[in-house]
Amino acid sequence: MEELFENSELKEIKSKVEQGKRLTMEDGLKLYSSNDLLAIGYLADIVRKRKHGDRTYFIVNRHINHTNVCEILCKLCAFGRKAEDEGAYTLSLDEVEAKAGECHGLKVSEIHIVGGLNPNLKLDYYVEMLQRVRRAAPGAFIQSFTAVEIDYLARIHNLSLEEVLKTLMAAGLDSLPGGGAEILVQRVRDIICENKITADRWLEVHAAAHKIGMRTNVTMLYGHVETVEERLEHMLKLRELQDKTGGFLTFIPLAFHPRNTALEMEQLSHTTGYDDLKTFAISRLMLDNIEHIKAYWILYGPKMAQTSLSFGVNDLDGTVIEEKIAHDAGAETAQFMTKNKLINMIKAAGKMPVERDTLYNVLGEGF
Ligand code: V47
Repeated sequence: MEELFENSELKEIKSKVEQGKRLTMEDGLKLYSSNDLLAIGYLADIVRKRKHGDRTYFIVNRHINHTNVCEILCKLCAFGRKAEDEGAYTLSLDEVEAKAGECHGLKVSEIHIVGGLNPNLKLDYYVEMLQRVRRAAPGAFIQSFTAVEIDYLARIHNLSLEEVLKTLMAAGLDSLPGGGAEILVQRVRDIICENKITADRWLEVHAAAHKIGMRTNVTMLYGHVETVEERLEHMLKLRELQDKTGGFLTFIPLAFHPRNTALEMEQLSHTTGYDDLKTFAISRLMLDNIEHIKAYWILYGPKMAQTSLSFGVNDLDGTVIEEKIAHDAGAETAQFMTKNKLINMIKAAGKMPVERDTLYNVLGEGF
């Protein structure tokens, strides 16, 4: 491998990575401007191996989207609808409960529920939803509602973030998913999601969750109008908050899908394979204090998600079962992957599959 770095502009970064030194914005820019994909992957793999050896996690989970009615209709999103639009829907609590219980014969360990900002749904709907999901899927973690939804509930009820989070927690909420982060830079948000909460508010919601002992995830939606510098700024903001709270469990890059979004009109194309693999690897290298980097195969296809396991990724998400947000935006993947297929993909990448729950407790290994 040494020859990979001879005369390479990445030599200095290699020595920092080997010594476990923190990378800077300049290092990140150097990594992004290099097309030496294998060298970048090699560096990310050093960190992945140091943290996880060959253990690669997967989860048996189920996504539920309770409503696509949304007050803010972000340009990046093809899922949200006005209440009167064709295709607008809101699930009754009976329907949410039935979905939580209908798990295709799998022992689901996580239910992931997110939806639009629907003005007809108040805190009591969410509280009862959590109680019913708990009943329908006992033993499963409930990882639900993005920071954007938590902020919305606080605003419409004139409550503090802590009050909303504690109320939901008492009803069964275990953790927050990483959605709604997009790029935590206001210039970008003003273009792709001008009515969504600000970058600072998104971070404030997660800090509030961490403060009351909840673990959370974070995503990064990339491949639209942002620069690579802004992606790195996003990562550095997360790294800074993580230094303070330690509450983030997992970072999940999300490749932007333009179809049926308002940004499609602006001729944005899909991300490339090079960009996807670089982004997995660079996030592994920059986010030295976030334990897990996850590939959400729904957005990448199973083959690219599997390949990411050699580019810093240590977690493959998941069985999913039902997915709407990416598919409304043109994702051509399936919505469901069997547990066996996840296991086989991980094994075929030379890694050891470990079934986990939301908090990365081990539920099974040695498959
Ligand atoms: O918040 C919206 C993104 C997110 C598009 O925390 C789009 O474990 C691509 O957050 N193209 C929802 N992406 C999904 C999400 C997630 C997924 C898997 C695991 C976890 C976790 C979280 O999807 C949204 C938004 O950032 N999104 N529109 C689009 N057109």
